[in-house]
Amino acid sequence: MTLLDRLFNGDRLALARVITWLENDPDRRERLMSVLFSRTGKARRIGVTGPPGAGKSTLIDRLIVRFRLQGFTVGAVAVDPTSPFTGGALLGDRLRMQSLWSDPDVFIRSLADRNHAGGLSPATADVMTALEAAGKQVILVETVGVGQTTLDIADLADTTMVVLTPESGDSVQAMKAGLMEVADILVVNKDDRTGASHFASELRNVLEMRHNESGWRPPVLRASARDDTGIEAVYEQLNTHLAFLSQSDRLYQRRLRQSRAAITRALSEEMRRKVVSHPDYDTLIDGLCVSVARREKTPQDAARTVMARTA
Ligand SMILES: Nc1nc2c(ncn2[C@@H]2O[C@H](COP(=O)(O)OP(=O)(O)O)[C@@H](O)[C@H]2O)c(=O)[nH]1
Ligand SMILES: [Mg+2]
Repeated sequence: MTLLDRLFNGDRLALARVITWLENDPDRRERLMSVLFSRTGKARRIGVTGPPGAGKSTLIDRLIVRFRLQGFTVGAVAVDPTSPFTGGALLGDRLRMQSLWSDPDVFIRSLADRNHAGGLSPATADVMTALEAAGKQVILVETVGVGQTTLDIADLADTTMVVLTPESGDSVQAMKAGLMEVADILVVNKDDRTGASHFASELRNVLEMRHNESGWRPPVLRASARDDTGIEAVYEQLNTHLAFLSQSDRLYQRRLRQSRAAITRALSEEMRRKVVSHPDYDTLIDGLCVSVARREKTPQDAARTVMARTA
């Protein structure tokens, strides 16, 4: 059996190997994607973003347990190896039937964040594709929300959940980071700490003032991922949002938007590759470096010259 056949049959080692190749091996990636991609498009994709330490990974662990109880297979990927999934190995875990790590229907992976500052590594979308091709029905993706990078998560997910904590500063701060823009669901985690109730109503006030044309009002939920409280409501809202999207053609519209973003990403990669692999590229660049160093050309002019000559 080939590696891909093994992956399609749910072999974890095969999936792990393929993910590593997608991350590190551009040639293999190309060939793998052409086989994997056509097998996807049905899974539910849920993005989880928010500041570092907000409890995203812990919350995802908790949600995976819910999805498993409903019989869904789950893949999760986090672009942040510094905050690993624990597999829910926390104290007093009544709900847990088995460790997530030994569950054959759960696959969890942290991706290296190659100077993409907590955002999405370029391989993230491909890894999600591999997870789905390996049979996962629900795909959760975690990113650290900082600045613009958070906007990308909405291009990968059908539902975007923003996780904040009472101490993550005021709601204005969250707005500045663009987090409110992308949130379909807001979770105030660490409800066990003081200020959660106040912070949640502050967030609700901010949301009230926003014009929203989609017809969806992002709910603000309080939860404690550590203590496993408030998670049912989060789970329910995820389902409510999916039902909302599935009415009329909203889900389809989101998928179109995801596809557009995917094409745009591929396009810039493709253009770069085409230029860089041109036989005259090195000579051309060497000459242009001199002009730029002498300030005879701007780097932008030089780039345009390269594009014109390698076209
Ligand atoms: N007090 C409290 N701590 C929590 C809660 N949820 C997560 N934590 C802790 O916060 C820290 C960061 O959690 P993690 O899930 O790694 O955050 P992430 O960086 O957003 O993925 C860990 O030490 C967690 O145990 C919570 O609800 N209450
Ligand atoms: Mg994390």
